[in-house]
This record gives sequence, structure tokens and C-alpha cells, in this order.
Amino acid sequence: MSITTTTATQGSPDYRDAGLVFPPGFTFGSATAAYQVEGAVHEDGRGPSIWDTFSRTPGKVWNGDTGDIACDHYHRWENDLELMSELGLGAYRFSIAWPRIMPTGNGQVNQKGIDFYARLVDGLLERGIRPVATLYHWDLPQTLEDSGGWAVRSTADAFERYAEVMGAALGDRVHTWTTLNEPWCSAYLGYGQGGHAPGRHEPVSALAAVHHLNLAHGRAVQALRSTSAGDPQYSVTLNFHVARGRGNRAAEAARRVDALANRAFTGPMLRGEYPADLLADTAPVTDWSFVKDGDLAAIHQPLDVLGVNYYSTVTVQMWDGVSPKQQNDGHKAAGGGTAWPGSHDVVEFLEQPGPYTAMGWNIAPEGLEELLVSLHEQFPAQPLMVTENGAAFDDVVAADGSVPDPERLDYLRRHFTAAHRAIQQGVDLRGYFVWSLLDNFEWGYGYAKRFGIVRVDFDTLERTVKDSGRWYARLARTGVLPA
Ligand code: GCO
Repeated sequence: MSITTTTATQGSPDYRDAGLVFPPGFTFGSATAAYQVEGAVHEDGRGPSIWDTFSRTPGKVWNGDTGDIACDHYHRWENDLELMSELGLGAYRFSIAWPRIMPTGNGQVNQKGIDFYARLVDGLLERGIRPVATLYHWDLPQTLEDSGGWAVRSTADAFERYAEVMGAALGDRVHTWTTLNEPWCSAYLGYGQGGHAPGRHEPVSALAAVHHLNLAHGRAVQALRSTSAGDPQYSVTLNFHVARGRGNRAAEAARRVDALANRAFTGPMLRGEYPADLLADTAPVTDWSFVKDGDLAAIHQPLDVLGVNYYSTVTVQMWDGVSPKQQNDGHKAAGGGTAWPGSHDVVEFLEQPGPYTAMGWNIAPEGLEELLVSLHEQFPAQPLMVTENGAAFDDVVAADGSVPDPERLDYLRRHFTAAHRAIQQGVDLRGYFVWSLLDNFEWGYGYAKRFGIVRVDFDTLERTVKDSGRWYARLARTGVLPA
């Protein structure tokens, strides 16, 4: 099976199983990211990030929302750890805000920033919850963007120094280090399509950013390895595109998206090379001269686990010249519409068959199964971990204060079933992190979209475990998919 199947989904199998037993030791966790939950953006010496700047720029984020307060996790972290204990989670995937550690991205280290994450990690360990720490979940220090951001090589140098600092500070206690979260978003949405910070529209910069993020990853793995006193695992998290082609150039459309979105990262990280078809496709835009001698060897580092984020599939069609409808709506999964920098052939992201979540993303659990099996076939020795999967729905609080969210529960059940099916087919899947522990700041959508298995009332900041959270607690405690 391949990611680049050429026909649209022929209808989803049901994927509503119960009673499935996950392998012993399978990790059940939940995930968040610093800017989405912490708040406290001016506290304890934190410097500004590109998301502070972007969210304050009129028209960029729904309703003018910012992460200034978010879930106030920076102050309520102990309460949130208690919540994780109550849910029986085995691991917590969080991200470290680079601008808390190095307020200007370089140079001076801010001890108060380190102290916060040290308290968090210690609190997790006290409760028997494994810390899975991501170094970069999109909050680039603004000063680094001011000197060119991910479009320039010096940002990868700065990231390496940041990784050294974190390895030395927490490498004795962190269970798993993740270098980057979804570099696809950082590069293409940040520097190409512009729907994410820093909001630039520069195709060449987007491809340079791809490379500098890859380089930052490889250098960070080496830096963490040399400074971590314990025996942590090393990983990266990618958001893969499961692309269905349509039309008379269906296979070509799917191949191009696979090259640009998936293999632009797995190629250098897991094989030590950029795919030849990617270089050929992008030749009209760049000769990739930003790739220097030794870079590919630096990027190609053994990983204990590859993090996989999956939400939905994409359907793509290729046109010669301008498509009938060049969508450019900032839809994350759609890659911002006309995906192909520099080509006369336009790849258009088509509307998907439903049903949909509140993000407008199609619900396709079979895509997760297919993706995991495909990755296993491409990289047979590479253990995998689902580092994000979940769904936004418009939750309604019941009169008794509870939050029944049957659609999210059903979404999770079906995707856990898909993961189990992949395991049955021989995929070495080590764990699963539900996105998200808490309703939080959903980037360009602000607080309008709720992904949490725990509700956050954004007026009072009160937390309420949703029905999906209770269901997940039963799964996490028993390892058996509850009815
Ligand atoms: C992502 C992110 C999350 C999003 C989630 C829903 O990696 O895209 O990790 O920050 O909130 O994916 O869009």
C-alpha cells in the first residue's frame, strides 16, 4: 500500500470496534503545545515569539484572539497534572517555549524559563507520567525572525545551541525528546501560504525553511545526545499528507504532494537525501543551493521513534495553468491551496467527501491505518508513535455541567480502531497521543475550535472532563478499547 493512492476513498469501513486489546506497554498520552496553553507571555523573562507578533496583527487570527492567557497552564500546571493523573495518562507531550529559555533566541539563557519546565517534568515524574518534550512547536523567538527566520541558516545554528541548553537542563529526566513539531506547517504555512506566523508569502523562502528546519532537527538530535545525562529517546513529529489523486493526472498530483509534504522531510531525516523528484519538481523555483556539504549527513540521525500526526486525508487534482478554483483558505490540511511553488502545473486541493469535524476536515480513519502501514513499509525498522490525533467539535455544556461530546468520542474510537488494525498488520506502533488534553488556542482559529478531551471555560478557565475524556481514561487504564 502506498500513501499516493490514485483514487478517492471508496467509502469508509465502519471502524467502530470495541474490546480491542492494545499491546502491553502501549503508551496512552495526550498532547498540548506551549503557545496554545501556557499564557503568561510576559512573565519570568519570556521574550516575544512570532506568534505573539502574528496574533496581534489585525486580521490574522479569528476574533483577534491571542495566546496571552490561553489556558493559563503556566500557573495552573499542577492542577493540569492532577487532571492527567485522574485520566490515567501514561505520558504527556508538551512543548518548550524557546523564547522562555532564550528570550532573544540566542545568547543569554533565562533560568526562570528552565525552572518552569523542570518543575513540570518533576511533577510528571512524581505522578508516573512520562515527559515527552518537543523543542519547537512554532514559537520562534521574534528576534530570530527579524534576522531572517527559518529562511536563513543561522536559525538552525541558534536551534542547536537551544537544544544543547535543554539537553543539559532536562536530559536526565525527559523520557522522549522531539525536535520539531510539523515542520511542514512552519515552512509552508509560515513562509509560503502565510496563514501561520510569520505570515510570509515567499516560495523560495518556504523551501529554504524546509531545509533549515531539517538541518535544525539533525543538529538538535546530536546536541541533545551529547548533553542529555539520562537515556532519553529521540524523535521528530511530522504531519503526513495522505493524498488521493483525482482527474486524468491523478497519480502525478498525488506524487507531487507526497514529495513536497512528506518525503521532503522523511527523505533527508530517514534516508539522508532529498528525493530526486522533489528536486526536479521545484527546479523552476530553486536549485537548493542552500544545502551545504555535510548537511545531509547531519540531518540523517537515527531516531528511536517517528512521531505521526494525522487528522484527515487530502484529495488533489492537477491542472495545466490556473485551476478553476484556486482555493487559498488557510486550511491546514489543504496546504494552503495551490501547493506547487514555481510550477505551471497547479495542484488544487479539492473538497473531501464528509462527514466533517468542526474544522471542515473529513473524518477518514482508514487514512490513518493506510498511513501507518505505508510508513512501516517505507521504513520497516522505524518504530512509530501517533503524536497527534483528535477532533474539534462545537461542544455544548449540558444543564448538569457535563460535556457530552459523542462525535469526538466516536472519532477517537474509530481512529484507535484504525491504529489497532495497523498493529495487527505488523506496524511497530508504540503509542498514541490524543490532541488535545485541553481546549486551547487553535492558531489562526483562535479559541473558536475546541479539540480538548477536557473543556476549558475561557471566561473562568475552569476545566471539565468531557465524556470523551472519561472514555479515554478507561482506555488508558485498561489498554482495551471501551464499548
Ligand atoms: C499541529 C498542532 C496542533 C494543532 C492541531 C489541530 O501540530 O498542527 O500540533 O498545534 O492545534 O494539529 O490543528
